[in-house]
Amino acid sequence: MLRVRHLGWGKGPGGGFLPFSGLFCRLSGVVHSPEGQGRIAMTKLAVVGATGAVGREVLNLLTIRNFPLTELRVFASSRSAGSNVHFRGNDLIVEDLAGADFSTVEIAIFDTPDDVAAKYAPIARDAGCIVIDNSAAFRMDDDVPLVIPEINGRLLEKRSGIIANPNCTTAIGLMGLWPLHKEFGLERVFGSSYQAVSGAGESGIAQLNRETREYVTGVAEEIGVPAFPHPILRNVIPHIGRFDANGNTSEEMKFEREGRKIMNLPHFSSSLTCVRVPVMRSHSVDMIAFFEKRVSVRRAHDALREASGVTLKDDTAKGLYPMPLTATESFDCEVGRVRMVPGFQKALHLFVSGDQLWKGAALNAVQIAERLVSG
Ligand code: 2RA
Repeated sequence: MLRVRHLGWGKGPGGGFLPFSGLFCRLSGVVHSPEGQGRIAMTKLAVVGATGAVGREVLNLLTIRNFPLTELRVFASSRSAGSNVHFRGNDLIVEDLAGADFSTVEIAIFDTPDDVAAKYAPIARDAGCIVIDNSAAFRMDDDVPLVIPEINGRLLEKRSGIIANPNCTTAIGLMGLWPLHKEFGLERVFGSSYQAVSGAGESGIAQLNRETREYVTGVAEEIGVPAFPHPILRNVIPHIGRFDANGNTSEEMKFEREGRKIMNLPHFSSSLTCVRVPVMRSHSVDMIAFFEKRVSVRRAHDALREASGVTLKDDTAKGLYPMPLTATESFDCEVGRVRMVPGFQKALHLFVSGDQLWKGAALNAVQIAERLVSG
């Protein structure tokens, strides 16, 4: 049974239209998993932060990937409670997170600021719900698995508690590095990120849109609190997160710390400059990666071609390389510009683009949920 809080007609998980009568509609008992790994059970799921940029993409992906649901509840702050979100052709009423009862929910996907997750994710966990948390609140906790299914999905065999989703830049960078690590043994990475404004959420999107309108019309608009410390149109800003005493930002340090934990490589080190660019969606990471073994571009290409969640786009003669526009709304991260680093036998230069709202957040969370429910 899918409990819905509205009337009307909606698309079922198989794509066919289902009549909703009152509060309930019937769905079939099991469906095939999107990745073809057997049958998966129906689930009572909640999306917390459903009105935000990532929450909306979670709802979108649950539909696109045909996630099997018996019940979906959507939560947000009191400001959004009572509004509607669209799901499978229907409008769901957003519930207030404050006072939420998670006892009937099996899996909750949290897409909230860190402080909100820190308060409510343990409440959901203690009510018996598995929490997939997209914030940074629990990522480095020893008892919380930090998971990219293609890399350390085996950790999902323990199906309880809180499971953390990595930071978007970490997820996209590691999707390119992991297949190369398995081939050559990764040691360290130097590079730069090119991060889209939507990584900062709705306010980042609004700032780029407003600055674009102002540029075209010549008319200044009233602004609230800007998302970025400087104009982003016709600019790049080498500042994402908070600076530490060493001059690195929190965003830059997440790559190293989360990378060590996800790849189980305690000695992995990285030095990135994370840069905001006037791109609407999808982050890119340019990296020089150093390995234990000698490398070759041919073997790197073979490893990347075979990797799950990766599309190799590396044919410079045809103008084929990763770009945010082509990576947007793709399940795979694009990897290309793979080349030797002059003077180094054990290093590769590569460029990765991935949809940070998808693989960097919502898709990774939905993939985790799929693994949890697949039999
Ligand atoms: C950003 N990494 O792009 C952040 C979002 N998690 O600002």
